[in-house]
Amino acid sequence: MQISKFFFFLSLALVQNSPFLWAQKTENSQPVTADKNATPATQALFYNMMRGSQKYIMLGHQDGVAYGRTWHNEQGRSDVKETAGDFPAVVGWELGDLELGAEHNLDSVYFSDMKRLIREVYERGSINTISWHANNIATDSSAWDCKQDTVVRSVLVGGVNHQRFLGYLDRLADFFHDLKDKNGNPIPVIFRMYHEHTGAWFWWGAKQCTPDEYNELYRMTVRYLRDVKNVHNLLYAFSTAEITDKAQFLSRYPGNEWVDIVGFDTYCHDTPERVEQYKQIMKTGLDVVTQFAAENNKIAIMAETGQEGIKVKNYYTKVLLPLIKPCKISYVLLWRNAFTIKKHYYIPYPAHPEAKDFIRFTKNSRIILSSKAAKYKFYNY
Ligand code: BMA
Repeated sequence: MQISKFFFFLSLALVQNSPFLWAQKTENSQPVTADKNATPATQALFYNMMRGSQKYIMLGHQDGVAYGRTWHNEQGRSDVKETAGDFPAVVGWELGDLELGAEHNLDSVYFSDMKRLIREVYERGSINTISWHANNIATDSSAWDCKQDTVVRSVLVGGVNHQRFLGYLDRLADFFHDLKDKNGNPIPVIFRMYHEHTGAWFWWGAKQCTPDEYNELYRMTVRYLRDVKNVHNLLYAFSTAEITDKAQFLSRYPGNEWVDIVGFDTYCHDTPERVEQYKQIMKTGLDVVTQFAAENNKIAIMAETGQEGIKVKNYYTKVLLPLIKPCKISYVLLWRNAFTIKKHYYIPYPAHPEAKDFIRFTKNSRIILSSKAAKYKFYNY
C-alpha cells in the first residue's frame, strides 16, 4: 500500500513536471481535479486523459454495450464492435430515473446491469461517462418538462424542494459508491450533469433559471456528492448545447474549481444546408472548447454528436473526421442506437450502407477504440 502510494506521488510529480504539462500551466495554476480528495485512480484518469488528448481521439458510444439497434442486454455485444471490430474506448451511461428509486433508467437499462457493465468497461481499460436526465422534481415529470422557471430555485438551499432533491442525490451517491473493481476499489467515472443548459429544453435550461441559479445547482451537487456523501471517484464534466462564441460558452460556467472536463453537444441533420450549418457550429464550438481547455488545465471533449439514422453519405470520414481531427479533444461520443426507436441510431450495423465509411473512420490514426486505449493505462498511478 505504502509502496503504491509512493509511486503515485512519484508519477504525479513526473507527470506534473513533464514538458506537456508545463506547456499547459498558466502562471499560478496547476492542473488539479475539482475533487482534491479524488481517489488516486480518478486523479490518474484526469492526468492521463489530459495527456492523451494531445495525441488521439477516443471513440465513445452512448449505452454502446448495454444494447444496440436490434438487441438488448446480450453479453459481450456492441454495435461498434460488430461493425468496426472493437469496443468503443468510451461508453456513455444515463442515470435518468435512478433518482426516483427505479430499477432501470428511462431507456430501459437496469442499474444492476449498468454497474456490472461499467466494471467491464473499466476492466478493459476503457472509460465510462455518465449523464443524468434528472426528473423535474416540482412537477414529478421528465427532465424535458421545462414550462416553469422556478424549478432550479426550488431545489437550492432554502427552496421548497431542497430536501427532496438531496434525496435524489443520495441515490446517485449510492450508485457511485457501488462502482467497485474486483479488489473493492472505487471505479473512476466522468459525471456530466445538467448538460445542454444553454438550450431551453430541460428544467435547468437557459430560459428556466438564471446563470447564478444554474451555477449554484452545479456547485451544490458537487459539494453534496463530494463533501457530504464522500464520493471521490468522479471527474466533473460541463457541456453546453451548441454555442456561438466563448462568451456564451462561459455564460453559465460555475468556475474552474468545479469542473474537470469541458465540451458541448450538437447533432448533424441530413439536408445539405443543415450539414453545412453543422460544420460551422462544430468548428466554432471546438475552437472555443479546446482553447478554453488548454488555457485552463481542463480536458476538452466532443460531449455528444452524431447523425441520426446516418443518412448523410460519408458522414464519418467527410464531415466528422475533418472537423475533429485537428482538435485536441480526448474523445467524441456518438449517441445511442436505440432498440425501441427504429430511426434513432448513430452507429451503423454491419449491413448498413455507411458501415464502410464508419470502418474507415475508426481506422484513421487519430481515432482509437478500446484495445488501443487500453495501452494508455488511464487508471495507473
Ligand atoms: C435523448 C434520446 C431519448 C433518451 C434520452 C436520454 O437524446 O436518445 O430517447 O431517452 O436522450 O438518454
